[in-house]
Amino acid sequence: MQRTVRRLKDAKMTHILRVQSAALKAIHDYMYESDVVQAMPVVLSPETDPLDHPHFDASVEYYGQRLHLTKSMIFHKQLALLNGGFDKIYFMSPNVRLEEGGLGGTGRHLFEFTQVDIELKEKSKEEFMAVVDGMIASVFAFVIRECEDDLRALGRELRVPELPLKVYESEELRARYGDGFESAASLKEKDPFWITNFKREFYDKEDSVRKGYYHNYDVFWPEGYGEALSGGEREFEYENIVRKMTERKTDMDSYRKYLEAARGGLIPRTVGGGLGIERMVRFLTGQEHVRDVALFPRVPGEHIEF
Ligand code: ASN
Repeated sequence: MQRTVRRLKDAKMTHILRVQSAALKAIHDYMYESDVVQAMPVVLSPETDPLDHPHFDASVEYYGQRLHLTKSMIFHKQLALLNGGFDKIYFMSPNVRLEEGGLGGTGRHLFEFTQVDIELKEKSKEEFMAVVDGMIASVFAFVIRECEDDLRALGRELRVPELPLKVYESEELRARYGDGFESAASLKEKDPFWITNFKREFYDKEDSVRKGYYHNYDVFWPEGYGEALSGGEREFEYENIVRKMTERKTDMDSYRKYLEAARGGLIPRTVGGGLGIERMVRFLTGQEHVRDVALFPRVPGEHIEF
């Protein structure tokens, strides 16, 4: 218990939590002013993000139903936009991803974390990117203004990035830096930036003409801090979803209700993404590892102390 108590009493944690509080307030204020409606997250569901990379199962049986801890609210975000009264929604969504222990050393991974998960209806990729640009700039401006003493105590200097944030194509960066282009670009850049077009989950929209071109993106923190947000335009047509699931060998039985909704034409045309809160606070406060900004960190491969 000693490690936990030391962490809880650490004066550095005071500054980090103040910065986090300011950043969260800036996000909520920005969303409110931008007419993005907030809804409450779900933590257990029969269907959740497949997460197309290795991880352990995190599900329970409850009254004869298999319920999974949320890996992301992607499907719930899409369906939430069936409501005709608003076209923008966000959740502060706790996610549990029991990823492999090797990720414990990246500095960016917790197996339990929170993301601000945003989805917009009938909007383009560019419109989504502009919303996120505005959110990031307002977080920086507010934190710099409100947390001067905390940033000084942490030895952290920040600047409000100029908008629009720069946008790179993944292929352009791969040609310049090779396969490790994400880390290389993150080390090189001085402000947050976007990279577009990654081959990823079945729900990320693939161009109907340019096969292998994905209308998705990530935001990266600069100075080597790496990935901040990922998202994309979404597949919403049943045939495309089934084709993409088949290509990825996704177990369709695990997505029965989602597929039923898609077959009924009930998935709205949306675009969105999720930005990791702990990663953002790590960057704002200049910490080495996401564990350093969490009161009770859950690091892949490590035993939880409390
Ligand atoms: N939240 C992300 C999205 O909206 C998905 C994820 O967390 N992997 O695409």
